[in-house]
Amino acid sequence: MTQKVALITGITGQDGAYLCEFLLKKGYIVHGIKRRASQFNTDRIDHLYQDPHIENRNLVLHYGDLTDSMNLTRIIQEVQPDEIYNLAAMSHVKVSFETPEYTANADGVGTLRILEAVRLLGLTEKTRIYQASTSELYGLVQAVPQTETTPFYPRSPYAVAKMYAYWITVNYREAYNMHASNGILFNHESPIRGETFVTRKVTRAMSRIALGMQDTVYLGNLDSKRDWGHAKDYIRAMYLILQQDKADDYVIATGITTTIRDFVKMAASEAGLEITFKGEGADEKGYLSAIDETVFTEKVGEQYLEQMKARINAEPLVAVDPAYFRPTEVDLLIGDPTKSKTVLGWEPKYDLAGLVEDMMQSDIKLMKKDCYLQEGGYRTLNYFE
Ligand code: NDP
Ligand code: GDR
Repeated sequence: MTQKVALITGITGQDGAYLCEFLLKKGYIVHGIKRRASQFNTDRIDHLYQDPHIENRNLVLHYGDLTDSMNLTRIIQEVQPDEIYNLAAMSHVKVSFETPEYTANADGVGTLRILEAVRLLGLTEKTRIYQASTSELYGLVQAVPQTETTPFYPRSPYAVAKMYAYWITVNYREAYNMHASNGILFNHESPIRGETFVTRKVTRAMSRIALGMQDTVYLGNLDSKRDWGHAKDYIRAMYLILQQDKADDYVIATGITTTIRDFVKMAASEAGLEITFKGEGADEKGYLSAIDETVFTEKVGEQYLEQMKARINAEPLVAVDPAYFRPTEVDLLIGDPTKSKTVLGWEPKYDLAGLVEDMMQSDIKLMKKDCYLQEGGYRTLNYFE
């Protein structure tokens, strides 16, 4: 049987890395597009790297960018993919307010460039396309839980760009009979989530605080609610979407929503720390109110316990910095995954508790390494962003 060929844009990102590993295990030949950067930027896929000098590689990386039509067209022509997963994007909602034009170009028009390249190269019959759409499309709450038919009301330049990408995907499907589908994925996280998204920022900070490497973590809006799943589960859904005979759009979510505040409490409790919030708005602060010494000793280490005890009801571990507020916020996301469960047979394996445990375990281990390097005088690090 001939091996299937997949092209992943955004292969160096969280989802790209997990999907790459998943497709390689399924026997695919995987091509990925990475951006040229002044430093190595392939950390997340380095364990899968194959020396370009060996024959019959099944992972090949190409330099490219979603803002460069000629580059994308050439790569697609060379690769002749059976499946394209368009995961590349300027994916940070807050940053999109600072770089709105670039975000529109990469996240919106970038999708058009891929669809049009496939069409112009005469690959519409052969190539199936997955577009990384997002729950941010729902934005200002119209109805919950959000389904495939809930109206969109985007609330950021990122979401508006992704709205264009969503509809141009639908349009190319209808106009040219292309197998092009949207996965409307709700937030999904993991130990390799980007460090400036709220979940990872919190799990890193809680780990560093427990180890005495950081005093306080500054966050923005603690009231917003997100439907968080595990990226490992969500990339499986992407694959399933492209295995369907007919292209279509699917919500991928858990159906459970949680505030940022509660996520902080859950992450802290993984390290045996109980956090109590006091105050409101910009004055709200999270204090250490108790320590489960058995959990702390097992997960973090007995040698760090005394310094942690000194923080009970003292200076806050969590504070609000309005610099992290967004000009327009998405208050509530809760998705209804009924269609993906019934049509795709998709089932997540992780719940939120399992996700938090996975992220905290990984970050405590990582931060301990940094702690030893720092204590040994080999490295100083600043993680305050
Ligand atoms: P990441 O931010 O981790 O990864 C984004 C990837 O896109 C990186 O590989 C990045 O490269 C690449 N990239 C950014 N700009 C360009 C560009 N102009 N040209 C080529 N590549 C580019 O995102 P995730 O893995 O979390 O998300 C994957 C996709 O799914 C994104 O499109 C995101 O918007 C969307 N999404 C994510 C959700 C989530 O909760 N994670 C939910 C719903 C949708 P580099 O490594 O060089 O920065
Ligand atoms: P989101 O994820 O905007 O939902 O987009 P993010 O983790 O950035 O924010 C979630 C919520 O947390 C609030 N928040 C903070 N956010 C960040 N980043 N940093 C903070 O300090 C902080 N404090 C509070 C935010 O205001 C927000 O309400 C993610 C991205 O992966 C998108 O690409 C994707 O499309 C959507 O998820 C679904």
